[in-house]
Amino acid sequence: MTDAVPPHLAKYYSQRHRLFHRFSDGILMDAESWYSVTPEKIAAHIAQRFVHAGVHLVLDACCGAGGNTIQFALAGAHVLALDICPDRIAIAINNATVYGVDQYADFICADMYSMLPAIRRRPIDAIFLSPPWGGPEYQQDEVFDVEPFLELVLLAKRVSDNVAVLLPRNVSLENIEKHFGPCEVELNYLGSPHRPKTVTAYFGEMLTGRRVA
Ligand code: MGP
Repeated sequence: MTDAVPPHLAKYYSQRHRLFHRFSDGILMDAESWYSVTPEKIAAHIAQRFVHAGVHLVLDACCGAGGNTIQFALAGAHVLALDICPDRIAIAINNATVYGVDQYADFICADMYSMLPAIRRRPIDAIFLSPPWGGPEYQQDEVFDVEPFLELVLLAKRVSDNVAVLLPRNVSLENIEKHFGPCEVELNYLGSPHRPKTVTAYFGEMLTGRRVA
């Protein structure tokens, strides 16, 4: 147990250097960020896939504490980073600064549901979605229902064919394709070889081996 965070967040705090290996250099978090930030190795892997697919400008539609934004920028992309929460935008800017990549991201405090329809198809090359799953309680459902994310995925697909969405490990893999359309589903392992940490679904030119531009 640690004094740095309340007891229900202690397990995430103990993994802090897995979330950000530069955690001790001044990374800031809030309660929601602790349980929703993408662990650094998974974020780096996703970012590599985007950049190898030819993505130059990526929209990180719910950037949170900036875990994905930082890795997209480190991989060489420019990032339009949105979050609905002004405090979390400030945290993301701080964290991108810790990693020395703040100049490769534009941070905008906005609701992705109202912003996405306003964004021009070009020059956005791809969109990354890491929406709230309803907190750690997502684990209580045997199968996580992806249908509530349908509106968001459709909004994103109207802006770009090239979309990736981060989902809980207890999704039904068949339901992803059934609800969202053709995609590649990737299980993201970290630590345990038996249980994925997250699941990422890739759409459009984000499928393996294809190029966006
Ligand atoms: P977890 O299941 O809460 O943690 O989240 P852990 O340590 O795997 O649980 P345990 O049962 O093995 O002890 C796993 C990962 O899912 C986190 O590291 C986040 O990357 C991601 N994640 C979790 N939540 C609750 C959210 C969320 O609401 N939104 C998003 N986008 N990602 C989340």
